[in-house]
Amino acid sequence: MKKKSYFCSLKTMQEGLVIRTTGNWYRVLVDSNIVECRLRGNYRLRGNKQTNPVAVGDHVLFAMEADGTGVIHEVCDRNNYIVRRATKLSKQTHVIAANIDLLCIVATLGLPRTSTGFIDRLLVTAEAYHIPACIVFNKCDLLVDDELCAMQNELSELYRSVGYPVLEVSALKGTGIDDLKTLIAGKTVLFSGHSGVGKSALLNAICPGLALKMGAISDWSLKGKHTTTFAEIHPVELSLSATQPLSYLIDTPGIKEFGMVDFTPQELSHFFPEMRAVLHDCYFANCTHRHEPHCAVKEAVEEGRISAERYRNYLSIIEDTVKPQ
Ligand SMILES: Nc1nc2c(ncn2[C@@H]2O[C@H](COP(=O)(O)OP(=O)(O)O)[C@@H](O)[C@H]2O)c(=O)[nH]1
Ligand SMILES: [Mg+2]
Ligand SMILES: [Zn+2]
Repeated sequence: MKKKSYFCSLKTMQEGLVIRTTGNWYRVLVDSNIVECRLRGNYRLRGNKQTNPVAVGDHVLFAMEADGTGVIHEVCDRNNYIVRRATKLSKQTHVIAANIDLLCIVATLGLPRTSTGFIDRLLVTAEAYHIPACIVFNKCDLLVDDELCAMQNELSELYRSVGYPVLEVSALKGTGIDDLKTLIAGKTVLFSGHSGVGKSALLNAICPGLALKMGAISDWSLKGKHTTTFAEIHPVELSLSATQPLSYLIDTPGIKEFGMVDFTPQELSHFFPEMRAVLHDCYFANCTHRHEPHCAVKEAVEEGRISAERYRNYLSIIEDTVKPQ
Protein backbone atom coordinates (compact mmCIF):
# COMPACT_ATOMS: atom_id res chain seq x y z
CA MET A 1 0.00 0.00 0.00
CA LYS A 2 0.89 3.65 0.05
CA LYS A 3 3.74 4.88 2.17
CA LYS A 4 2.54 7.12 5.00
CA SER A 5 4.25 10.26 6.18
CA TYR A 6 6.64 9.89 9.08
CA PHE A 7 6.77 13.60 9.71
CA CYS A 8 3.25 14.67 10.51
CA SER A 9 0.29 13.50 12.44
CA LEU A 10 -1.69 11.22 10.12
CA LYS A 11 -4.90 12.82 11.36
CA THR A 12 -4.22 16.05 9.47
CA MET A 13 -3.16 14.32 6.26
CA GLN A 14 -5.31 13.66 3.24
CA GLU A 15 -4.45 11.58 0.20
CA GLY A 16 -5.06 12.87 -3.30
CA LEU A 17 -4.09 12.44 -6.95
CA VAL A 18 -1.89 15.03 -8.69
CA ILE A 19 -3.61 15.93 -11.95
CA ARG A 20 -1.64 18.99 -13.03
CA THR A 21 1.73 20.53 -12.26
CA THR A 22 2.66 24.10 -13.14
CA GLY A 23 5.83 25.51 -11.69
CA ASN A 24 5.56 25.27 -7.92
CA TRP A 25 1.85 24.46 -7.80
CA TYR A 26 0.30 21.02 -7.88
CA ARG A 27 -3.39 20.51 -8.55
CA VAL A 28 -4.59 17.64 -6.37
CA LEU A 29 -7.87 15.79 -6.81
CA VAL A 30 -9.52 14.45 -3.64
CA ASP A 31 -12.82 12.71 -4.34
CA SER A 32 -14.33 15.33 -6.61
CA ASN A 33 -12.66 18.34 -4.98
CA ILE A 34 -9.60 20.16 -6.21
CA VAL A 35 -6.94 21.51 -3.85
CA GLU A 36 -4.05 23.62 -5.13
CA CYS A 37 -0.94 22.48 -3.25
CA ARG A 38 2.68 23.45 -2.82
CA LEU A 39 5.49 21.16 -1.83
CA ARG A 40 6.82 21.15 1.73
CA GLY A 41 9.77 23.57 1.80
CA ASN A 42 12.38 21.07 2.89
CA TYR A 43 11.21 18.26 0.63
CA ARG A 44 14.22 16.36 -0.67
CA LEU A 45 14.40 14.90 -4.15
CA ARG A 46 14.94 11.16 -4.25
CA GLY A 47 18.44 11.12 -5.66
CA ASN A 48 19.47 13.93 -7.95
CA LYS A 49 18.65 12.33 -11.29
CA GLN A 50 15.12 13.67 -11.53
CA THR A 51 14.28 17.32 -12.01
CA ASN A 52 10.72 17.11 -10.65
CA PRO A 53 9.82 15.47 -7.35
CA VAL A 54 6.09 15.28 -8.09
CA ALA A 55 4.47 14.32 -11.40
CA VAL A 56 0.92 13.92 -12.61
CA GLY A 57 -0.40 10.53 -11.55
CA ASP A 58 1.37 10.69 -8.21
CA HIS A 59 -0.61 9.97 -5.08
CA VAL A 60 0.40 12.43 -2.39
CA LEU A 61 -0.27 13.08 1.28
CA PHE A 62 -1.00 16.72 2.00
CA ALA A 63 -2.21 18.96 4.83
CA MET A 64 -4.64 21.86 4.45
CA GLU A 65 -3.53 25.39 5.29
CA ALA A 66 -5.76 28.10 6.71
CA ASP A 67 -6.02 29.79 3.30
CA GLY A 68 -7.54 26.72 1.64
CA THR A 69 -4.40 25.61 -0.20
CA GLY A 70 -2.48 22.48 0.71
CA VAL A 71 1.10 21.46 1.48
CA ILE A 72 2.37 18.16 0.12
CA HIS A 73 4.38 16.23 2.70
CA GLU A 74 4.88 12.89 1.03
CA VAL A 75 4.76 11.32 -2.40
CA CYS A 76 3.45 7.76 -2.18
CA ASP A 77 5.44 4.94 -3.75
CA ARG A 78 4.90 4.66 -7.50
CA ASN A 79 3.85 1.51 -9.36
CA ASN A 80 5.70 2.83 -12.40
CA TYR A 81 6.61 6.07 -14.10
CA ILE A 82 7.89 7.26 -17.42
CA VAL A 83 10.58 9.87 -17.96
CA ARG A 84 12.11 12.03 -20.60
CA ARG A 85 15.56 13.51 -20.64
CA ALA A 86 16.05 17.24 -20.40
CA THR A 87 18.29 16.95 -23.48
CA LYS A 88 19.63 13.97 -25.39
CA LEU A 89 22.91 13.94 -23.51
CA SER A 90 21.55 15.02 -20.15
CA LYS A 91 21.79 12.68 -17.19
CA GLN A 92 18.85 14.39 -15.55
CA THR A 93 15.37 13.15 -16.29
CA HIS A 94 11.94 14.65 -16.00
CA VAL A 95 9.13 12.39 -14.82
CA ILE A 96 6.27 12.82 -17.30
CA ALA A 97 3.70 10.79 -15.38
CA ALA A 98 3.42 8.14 -12.68
CA ASN A 99 1.15 5.16 -12.02
CA ILE A 100 0.17 4.54 -15.64
CA ASP A 101 -2.12 1.58 -16.44
CA LEU A 102 -1.86 1.84 -20.21
CA LEU A 103 0.37 3.59 -22.73
CA CYS A 104 -1.67 4.47 -25.77
CA ILE A 105 0.63 5.10 -28.73
CA VAL A 106 -1.17 7.27 -31.24
CA ALA A 107 0.20 6.83 -34.76
CA THR A 108 -0.77 7.89 -38.27
CA LEU A 109 0.16 6.64 -41.72
CA GLY A 110 0.15 10.13 -43.18
CA LEU A 111 0.00 13.75 -42.05
CA PRO A 112 2.36 13.11 -40.25
CA ARG A 113 3.86 9.68 -41.01
CA THR A 114 4.74 7.67 -37.89
CA SER A 115 7.62 5.28 -38.47
CA THR A 116 7.72 1.79 -36.97
CA GLY A 117 11.07 2.87 -35.51
CA PHE A 118 9.26 5.46 -33.40
CA ILE A 119 6.49 3.02 -32.42
CA ASP A 120 9.03 0.35 -31.45
CA ARG A 121 11.01 2.80 -29.30
CA LEU A 122 7.87 3.65 -27.35
CA LEU A 123 6.95 -0.03 -27.05
CA VAL A 124 10.42 -0.90 -25.75
CA THR A 125 10.17 1.91 -23.20
CA ALA A 126 6.75 0.65 -22.08
CA GLU A 127 8.11 -2.91 -21.72
CA ALA A 128 11.09 -1.65 -19.74
CA TYR A 129 8.84 0.32 -17.37
CA HIS A 130 6.29 -2.54 -17.08
CA ILE A 131 3.49 -0.50 -18.61
CA PRO A 132 0.99 -2.31 -20.86
CA ALA A 133 0.80 -0.66 -24.29
CA CYS A 134 -1.61 -0.44 -27.20
CA ILE A 135 -1.40 1.24 -30.59
CA VAL A 136 -4.13 3.48 -31.95
CA PHE A 137 -3.84 4.32 -35.63
CA ASN A 138 -5.76 7.58 -36.05
CA LYS A 139 -6.96 9.41 -39.18
CA CYS A 140 -8.17 6.19 -40.84
CA ASP A 141 -10.59 8.45 -42.76
CA LEU A 142 -7.54 9.48 -44.82
CA LEU A 143 -6.92 5.91 -46.07
CA VAL A 144 -8.50 6.65 -49.41
CA ASP A 145 -6.73 4.23 -51.74
CA ASP A 146 -6.03 0.50 -51.77
CA GLU A 147 -2.32 0.93 -51.27
CA LEU A 148 -2.77 2.90 -48.02
CA CYS A 149 -5.39 0.43 -46.76
CA ALA A 150 -3.04 -2.49 -47.45
CA MET A 151 -0.22 -0.71 -45.64
CA GLN A 152 -2.50 -0.07 -42.65
CA ASN A 153 -3.66 -3.72 -42.54
CA GLU A 154 -0.09 -4.94 -42.64
CA LEU A 155 1.01 -2.67 -39.78
CA SER A 156 -2.00 -3.52 -37.62
CA GLU A 157 -1.44 -7.23 -38.25
CA LEU A 158 2.26 -6.92 -37.40
CA TYR A 159 1.64 -5.40 -33.96
CA ARG A 160 -1.31 -7.67 -33.19
CA SER A 161 0.89 -10.67 -33.98
CA VAL A 162 3.42 -9.45 -31.41
CA GLY A 163 0.60 -9.24 -28.86
CA TYR A 164 -0.33 -5.56 -28.64
CA PRO A 165 -3.94 -4.42 -28.95
CA VAL A 166 -4.33 -2.32 -32.12
CA LEU A 167 -7.22 -0.04 -33.04
CA GLU A 168 -7.87 1.83 -36.27
CA VAL A 169 -9.88 4.95 -35.54
CA SER A 170 -10.82 8.38 -36.78
CA ALA A 171 -11.19 11.15 -34.24
CA LEU A 172 -12.66 13.28 -37.00
CA LYS A 173 -15.42 10.85 -38.03
CA GLY A 174 -15.88 9.13 -34.68
CA THR A 175 -14.96 5.71 -36.13
CA GLY A 176 -13.69 3.20 -33.56
CA ILE A 177 -14.06 5.58 -30.61
CA ASP A 178 -16.37 3.19 -28.73
CA ASP A 179 -13.74 0.44 -28.98
CA LEU A 180 -11.15 2.87 -27.68
CA LYS A 181 -13.42 3.78 -24.75
CA THR A 182 -13.79 0.09 -23.89
CA LEU A 183 -10.00 -0.33 -23.96
CA ILE A 184 -9.33 2.60 -21.61
CA ALA A 185 -12.30 2.33 -19.25
CA GLY A 186 -11.36 2.81 -15.61
CA LYS A 187 -7.65 3.19 -16.38
CA THR A 188 -4.98 5.87 -16.16
CA VAL A 189 -3.93 6.18 -19.78
CA LEU A 190 -0.96 8.08 -21.17
CA PHE A 191 -1.51 9.16 -24.78
CA SER A 192 1.72 9.61 -26.65
CA GLY A 193 2.82 10.11 -30.23
CA HIS A 194 4.17 12.73 -32.59
CA SER A 195 2.72 16.19 -32.55
CA GLY A 196 -0.14 16.36 -35.05
CA VAL A 197 -1.27 12.72 -34.93
CA GLY A 198 -4.47 13.78 -33.18
CA LYS A 199 -3.98 13.06 -29.47
CA SER A 200 -6.00 16.07 -28.41
CA ALA A 201 -8.59 15.31 -31.09
CA LEU A 202 -8.94 11.75 -29.74
CA LEU A 203 -9.39 12.93 -26.17
CA ASN A 204 -12.05 15.34 -27.40
CA ALA A 205 -13.77 12.54 -29.32
CA ILE A 206 -13.73 10.37 -26.19
CA CYS A 207 -15.03 13.19 -24.02
CA PRO A 208 -16.34 16.22 -25.96
CA GLY A 209 -16.64 18.18 -22.70
CA LEU A 210 -12.84 18.44 -22.49
CA ALA A 211 -12.69 20.87 -25.43
CA LEU A 212 -8.91 20.54 -25.70
CA LYS A 213 -7.19 22.87 -28.09
CA MET A 214 -6.10 21.17 -31.29
CA GLY A 215 -3.29 22.19 -33.57
CA ALA A 216 -4.02 23.54 -37.00
CA ILE A 217 -2.20 21.60 -39.73
CA SER A 218 0.25 24.51 -40.09
CA ASP A 219 1.15 24.27 -36.39
CA TRP A 220 2.73 20.89 -36.57
CA SER A 221 4.10 21.01 -40.07
CA LEU A 222 6.10 24.08 -39.06
CA LYS A 223 8.11 22.00 -36.62
CA GLY A 224 8.51 22.87 -32.99
CA LYS A 225 5.21 24.58 -32.33
CA HIS A 226 3.03 22.84 -29.80
CA THR A 227 -0.46 23.69 -28.69
CA THR A 228 -0.55 21.72 -25.45
CA THR A 229 1.99 22.86 -22.90
CA PHE A 230 1.53 20.91 -19.66
CA ALA A 231 1.03 17.23 -19.04
CA GLU A 232 -2.35 17.10 -17.40
CA ILE A 233 -4.66 14.34 -16.22
CA HIS A 234 -8.25 14.65 -17.33
CA PRO A 235 -10.61 12.60 -15.16
CA VAL A 236 -13.46 11.56 -17.47
CA GLU A 237 -16.66 9.61 -17.16
CA LEU A 238 -17.06 7.42 -20.23
CA SER A 239 -20.67 6.50 -19.40
CA LEU A 240 -20.33 2.99 -20.83
CA SER A 241 -22.28 1.74 -17.84
CA ALA A 242 -23.82 3.23 -14.72
CA THR A 243 -21.13 1.90 -12.40
CA GLN A 244 -18.13 2.70 -14.58
CA PRO A 245 -15.21 4.12 -12.57
CA LEU A 246 -13.55 7.26 -13.89
CA SER A 247 -10.81 7.05 -16.49
CA TYR A 248 -7.80 9.32 -16.13
CA LEU A 249 -6.50 10.48 -19.48
CA ILE A 250 -3.11 12.13 -19.93
CA ASP A 251 -2.28 14.14 -23.03
CA THR A 252 1.50 14.44 -23.44
CA PRO A 253 2.28 17.82 -24.86
CA GLY A 254 5.25 18.55 -27.04
CA ILE A 255 7.10 15.37 -26.14
CA LYS A 256 8.99 13.96 -29.07
CA GLU A 257 10.43 10.94 -27.33
CA PHE A 258 10.62 9.35 -23.94
CA GLY A 259 14.01 8.99 -22.35
CA MET A 260 15.14 5.52 -23.20
CA VAL A 261 16.38 3.50 -20.29
CA ASP A 262 20.02 2.48 -20.51
CA PHE A 263 20.13 -1.08 -21.76
CA THR A 264 22.89 -3.54 -22.28
CA PRO A 265 22.70 -5.30 -25.67
CA GLN A 266 21.67 -8.51 -23.87
CA GLU A 267 18.74 -6.80 -22.20
CA LEU A 268 17.15 -5.11 -25.19
CA SER A 269 15.71 -8.24 -26.83
CA HIS A 270 13.78 -8.95 -23.63
CA PHE A 271 11.71 -5.87 -24.45
CA PHE A 272 10.65 -7.33 -27.83
CA PRO A 273 8.05 -9.97 -26.81
CA GLU A 274 8.54 -12.04 -29.99
CA MET A 275 12.32 -12.15 -29.39
CA ARG A 276 11.89 -12.86 -25.69
CA ALA A 277 9.90 -15.95 -26.69
CA VAL A 278 12.77 -17.54 -28.66
CA LEU A 279 16.01 -16.18 -27.23
CA HIS A 280 16.50 -19.04 -24.80
CA ASP A 281 17.23 -21.16 -27.91
CA CYS A 282 20.25 -19.05 -28.88
CA TYR A 283 23.54 -20.96 -28.58
CA PHE A 284 25.15 -18.25 -26.45
CA ALA A 285 23.36 -17.26 -23.27
CA ASN A 286 24.53 -13.66 -23.70
CA CYS A 287 23.64 -13.54 -27.42
CA THR A 288 22.93 -10.05 -28.76
CA HIS A 289 21.38 -11.53 -31.92
CA ARG A 290 23.72 -9.69 -34.27
CA HIS A 291 26.81 -11.58 -35.35
CA GLU A 292 26.63 -14.68 -33.15
CA PRO A 293 26.28 -18.12 -34.74
CA HIS A 294 23.27 -20.34 -34.00
CA CYS A 295 21.09 -17.39 -33.05
CA ALA A 296 17.43 -18.31 -32.63
CA VAL A 297 16.30 -14.71 -33.16
CA LYS A 298 18.12 -14.36 -36.50
CA GLU A 299 16.75 -17.75 -37.61
CA ALA A 300 13.24 -16.62 -36.74
CA VAL A 301 13.78 -13.43 -38.78
CA GLU A 302 15.07 -15.44 -41.75
CA GLU A 303 12.08 -17.77 -41.56
CA GLY A 304 9.65 -14.85 -41.32
CA ARG A 305 8.45 -15.70 -37.81
CA ILE A 306 9.88 -12.40 -36.55
CA SER A 307 9.31 -9.28 -38.63
CA ALA A 308 12.42 -8.08 -40.46
CA GLU A 309 11.31 -4.50 -39.82
CA ARG A 310 11.08 -5.00 -36.07
CA TYR A 311 14.50 -6.67 -36.16
CA ARG A 312 15.96 -3.68 -38.08
CA ASN A 313 14.50 -1.37 -35.45
CA TYR A 314 16.03 -3.57 -32.75
CA LEU A 315 19.47 -3.15 -34.35
CA SER A 316 18.95 0.57 -34.70
CA ILE A 317 18.02 0.96 -31.02
CA ILE A 318 21.16 -0.96 -30.06
CA GLU A 319 23.22 1.45 -32.16
CA ASP A 320 21.58 4.54 -30.66
CA THR A 321 21.01 3.83 -27.05
CA VAL A 322 22.80 0.88 -25.64
CA LYS A 323 25.71 1.67 -23.40
CA PRO A 324 29.01 0.32 -24.71
CA GLN A 325 30.25 -2.51 -22.54
N1 LIG B 1 -8.44 13.76 -41.20
C1 LIG B 1 -8.29 13.71 -39.87
N2 LIG B 1 -7.68 14.72 -39.21
C2 LIG B 1 -7.53 14.63 -37.87
C3 LIG B 1 -8.00 13.50 -37.15
N3 LIG B 1 -7.68 13.68 -35.84
C4 LIG B 1 -7.04 14.87 -35.77
N4 LIG B 1 -6.96 15.46 -36.98
C5 LIG B 1 -6.34 16.76 -37.30
O1 LIG B 1 -4.92 16.68 -37.04
C6 LIG B 1 -4.45 17.92 -36.53
C7 LIG B 1 -3.68 17.71 -35.23
O2 LIG B 1 -4.56 17.25 -34.21
P1 LIG B 1 -4.21 17.40 -32.65
O3 LIG B 1 -5.30 16.72 -31.91
O4 LIG B 1 -3.93 18.81 -32.30
O5 LIG B 1 -2.85 16.57 -32.58
P2 LIG B 1 -1.87 16.39 -31.32
O6 LIG B 1 -0.71 17.28 -31.58
O7 LIG B 1 -1.44 14.94 -31.39
O8 LIG B 1 -2.65 16.70 -30.10
C8 LIG B 1 -5.68 18.82 -36.37
O9 LIG B 1 -5.75 19.67 -37.49
C9 LIG B 1 -6.83 17.85 -36.35
O10 LIG B 1 -8.02 18.42 -36.82
C10 LIG B 1 -8.66 12.44 -37.87
O11 LIG B 1 -9.13 11.42 -37.35
N5 LIG B 1 -8.77 12.61 -39.23
MG1 LIG C 1 -2.32 18.11 -28.56
ZN1 LIG D 1 20.56 -14.71 -30.51
